[in-house]
Amino acid sequence: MTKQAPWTGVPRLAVLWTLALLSGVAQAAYDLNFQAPASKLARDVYDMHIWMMWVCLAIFVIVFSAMFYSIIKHRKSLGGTPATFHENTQIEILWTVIPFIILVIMVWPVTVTLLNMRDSSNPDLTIKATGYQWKWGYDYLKGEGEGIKFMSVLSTPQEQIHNLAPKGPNYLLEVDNHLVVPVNKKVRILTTANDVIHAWYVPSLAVKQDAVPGFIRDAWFKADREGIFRGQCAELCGKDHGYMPIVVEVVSQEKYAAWVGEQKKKMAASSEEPGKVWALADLVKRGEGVYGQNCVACHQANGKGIPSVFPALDGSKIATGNKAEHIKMVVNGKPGTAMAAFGKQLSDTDLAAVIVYERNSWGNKTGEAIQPSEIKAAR
Ligand SMILES: [Cu+2]
Repeated sequence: MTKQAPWTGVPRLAVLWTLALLSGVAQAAYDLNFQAPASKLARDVYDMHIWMMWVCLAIFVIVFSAMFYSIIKHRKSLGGTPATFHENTQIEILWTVIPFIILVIMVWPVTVTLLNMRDSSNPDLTIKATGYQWKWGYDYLKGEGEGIKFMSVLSTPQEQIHNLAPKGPNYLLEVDNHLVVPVNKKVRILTTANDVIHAWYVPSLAVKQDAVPGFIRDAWFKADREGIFRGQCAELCGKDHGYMPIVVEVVSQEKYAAWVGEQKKKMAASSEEPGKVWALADLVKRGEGVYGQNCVACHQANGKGIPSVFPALDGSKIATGNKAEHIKMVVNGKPGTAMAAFGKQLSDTDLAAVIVYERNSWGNKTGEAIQPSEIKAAR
């Protein structure tokens, strides 16, 4: 048996480390620096960040140069002898005044930018962003598109999350409905929340604002180029905190007008629904989609829930028993638990569909349809 020298492993380890480090180079643009700014304010923040890095670097170089120069030049072996003086008014004034001046120089642009960030006056468009566990709701309150409202839910497939499929390029940073806004328009975002504290954070637009239940906070941005900008909830808000991304789609004025027209048409179409009587199969089909967006994270696709954390719906008393109890649970939620009140988030039709889906899936076979009008009556 040949005995391996203890150091033969070292070069291999070095190669592995180098490879590991190099593999990050391609992504370095994302990993090490801020995202590319998409508004003047974001550019101000970005430039300030870079500028301050240079200031820090300059201070670092000056301080360490002086230190190493002194250590080397005045070392004992060259015959250096320590000075014995105490207190030097001149130096004490200097090392107080110089950092003070540096700080003032740094604080000035920061203050200007911060004041600018807070100035959300005269917006072209006002949108309310409401944080829910775990999705965002948007209401276009004022400006072109007034009256549009929708939920924006994570669209990354469950298979990717559970490592059953390869992860897509925008893994956990993609949603079904983008927040669409026009380019070069001042957009004011009002943030609030329905359950716990969330935060609306889009780095490229330099917006990071807490969304606090019972309070309205605001922020603004004016994107100066078209594109899709992605962000995330930035406040630890529970189990699926990492699963409620924000996607802002900045489009031209013409495209925005077309989008507004489309949304208005969609809303008009869905508002005709309440009188409609739905067949069981149609409800189940629609309900499957609603379930996939709102319920699947906790109760799971197979309806089995997560034992001792989230109850199973397959064979549960609620989902197979009295339908009035089931409707009440979904509409009002269960206080003190993670079960949200979906009455505030979903339409009568979507509520009816998802409840019917739950009552007629997996092993549940109640075979009864529930109409949107019954949800309306139960609210
Ligand atoms: Cu959140």
